Amino acid sequence: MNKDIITVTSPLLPDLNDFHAELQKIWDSKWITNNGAYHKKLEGALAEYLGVPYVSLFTNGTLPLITALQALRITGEVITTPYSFVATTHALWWNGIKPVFVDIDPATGNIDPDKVEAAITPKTTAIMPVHVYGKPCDTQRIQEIADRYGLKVIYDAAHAFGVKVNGESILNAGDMSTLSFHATKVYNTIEGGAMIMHDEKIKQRIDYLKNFGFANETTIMGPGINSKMDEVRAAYGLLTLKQVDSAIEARHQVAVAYRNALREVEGITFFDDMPGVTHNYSYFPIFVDTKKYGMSRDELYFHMKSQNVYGRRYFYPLISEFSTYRGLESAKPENLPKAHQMANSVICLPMHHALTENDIQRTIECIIK
Ligand code: T4K
Repeated sequence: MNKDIITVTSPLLPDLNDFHAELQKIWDSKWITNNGAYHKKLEGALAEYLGVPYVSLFTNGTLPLITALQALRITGEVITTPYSFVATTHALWWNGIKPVFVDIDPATGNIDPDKVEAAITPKTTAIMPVHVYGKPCDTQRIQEIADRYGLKVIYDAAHAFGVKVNGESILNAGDMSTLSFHATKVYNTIEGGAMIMHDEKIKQRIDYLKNFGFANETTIMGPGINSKMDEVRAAYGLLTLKQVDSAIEARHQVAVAYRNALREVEGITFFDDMPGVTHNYSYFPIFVDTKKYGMSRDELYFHMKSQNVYGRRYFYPLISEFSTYRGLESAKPENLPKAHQMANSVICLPMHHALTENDIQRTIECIIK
């Protein structure tokens, strides 16, 4: 076999000449980090593009999660989902907070609001849901519960760049949302991330916290960290932002092709678009029913690999299965049956803007027997 590898994703890259021109300006200015002109410009451009009031840029998508918990002084227990990338729960652990896992809704892969209330204890201070694969959580139900119990809500929106519900950005839900701009995401700044907030004062607080807590040369307003995005990545991000709409449209077309080809395949299911939602097609998960399909998820996964089609089992194993978290009462598999079922059946197919017709066909052929 001599077929090119098809990777699960591929970064959206700016034109090298355009990037070089921006680098030249940065070099000339000799200002390469610490809230420079490109940093400010990208924060403004993203706020406008995303339809949110305030954006604070970060070096990755993990640090805004950690910083949001610090800024809101979250302690005790936080209710979250086991069906995510480990960074979600690690952010709690780094703050000395106990994660409390609740099961997911198989219709979306997101935390099941029906299960949240039973997990609340006197120590609960917040809920940290994830819009997994960019599919919006039931933000209304989650907010109702949070309001009833006086809890904060921080959304890990790492996958939800540009996602809207009835024209409104999903990033405006809850107290704060965080984004990842990692190379593997719909929109990237190589490494990068952001926090979205509704309030200018909070934005100010976050901007201090990501710069060691400095309010001015001699005043520290709290124990901050260093998680500022530099000028080179901000310049890169301004260029990729210009390409992101066409990249999302290309992803949309890949999703249409997969759905058309796989809809009638016995034992394979996938998500359809949700009504009223502007999707970003950040991932294309399929779910394998071993009995109906006649092959297990892992058999299909390794068969694809043998054909150089590299899907990924996002998110397997569940976060609750990792050694750090396995001992928690809420991590017991019997508490999380739906999350286990999804983690054990999922394969995310190659999904990015640069897939060719041939790549899509090769992927489909691996699945259609
Ligand atoms: N919350 C959620 C819900 C998240 O999903 C993530 C990150 C975070 C928080 C934290 O955000 P960051 O701190 O990462 O900004 C990847 C990413 O590293 C990670 O950002 C992402 N989620 C997670 C779901 O996936 P890996 O270990 O699967 O990446 P890797 O290196 O295996 O790359 C996957 C494929 O992408 C490669 O096989 C080929 C392609 N690729 C990758 C890179 C890095 C490229 O073509 N070029 C590249 O430069 O974690």
